[in-house]
Amino acid sequence: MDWTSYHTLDEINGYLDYLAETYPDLCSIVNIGSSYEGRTMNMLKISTGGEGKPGIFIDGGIHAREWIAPATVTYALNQLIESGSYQDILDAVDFYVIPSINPDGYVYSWTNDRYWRKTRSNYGTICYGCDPNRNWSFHWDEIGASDNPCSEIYAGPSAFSEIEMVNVRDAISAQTDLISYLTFHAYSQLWMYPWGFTTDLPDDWEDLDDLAQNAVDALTAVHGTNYDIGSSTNTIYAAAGGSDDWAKGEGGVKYSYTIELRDTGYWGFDLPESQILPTAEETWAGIEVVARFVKDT
Ligand code: ING
Ligand code: ZN
Repeated sequence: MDWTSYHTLDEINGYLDYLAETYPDLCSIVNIGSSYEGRTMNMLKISTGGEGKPGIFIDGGIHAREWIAPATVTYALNQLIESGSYQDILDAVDFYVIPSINPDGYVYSWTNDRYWRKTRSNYGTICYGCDPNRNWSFHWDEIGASDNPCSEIYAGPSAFSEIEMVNVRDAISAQTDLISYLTFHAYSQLWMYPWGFTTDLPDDWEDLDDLAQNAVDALTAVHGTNYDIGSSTNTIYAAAGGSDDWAKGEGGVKYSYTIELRDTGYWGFDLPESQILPTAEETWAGIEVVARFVKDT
């Protein structure tokens, strides 16, 4: 694995296999199910063992074309597992990581359409795919989503129609003591917290805002990249059915964040490969802040 080029789904999954084989006392592969087109979805569990530790769940690639997201998540794995610098965090926190939670869409964005966003399911219309970040059940389809299967923000025929999101939901639900859920998107440079379905804020929004501020301060310190912070609705737009809303509203994970990585639109989804490493480095600084906070809870 390297962070000087973008990698195929097979290469990403190969890196998970390599980590599990190379660090068997720390890492294990958990098969969370299969995609619509039959691809195996693997999660890397990182744990030094013991019961009742706080956990952090991390995913990327819910939207296929946002290639910097899986790249940033694999870099986080590299830092956590291979740098040898974070034993204190590993001793105290369990991690559950899936770099690419929309594998069919990701492959399609490599082979057919670089700007594909959705899944690749079909419900008997001429259009393919649902927006997986409109498909979660918490206030599903209430706002900022479409009932048109041809729309880029199609919510799906029902909540959790998409098997990939069912698999991720069940993987989240299977963990006790999750303190944080981080889901990586691109682009806009935003560190966002719920809600996406309403302009109202969660009762504990100040806790989420404080941690986001600390994470972004660390992120910005690395390469000077500016991020905005706030609730999804108040920062980007209202959109119900997102994974972060579900993780907090149904899953009970307090520190649930959607992070929109680089850039602010100059390159957009076509972020140059020369920016993979700096993006991943600065984002890791933000993730580390969350991990240290969780360690100390
Ligand atoms: N943006 C997110 C989207 O799903 C978002 C923004 C996330 C809105 C969560 C509301 C809740 O549309 C991208 N780039 O996908
Ligand atoms: Zn996205």
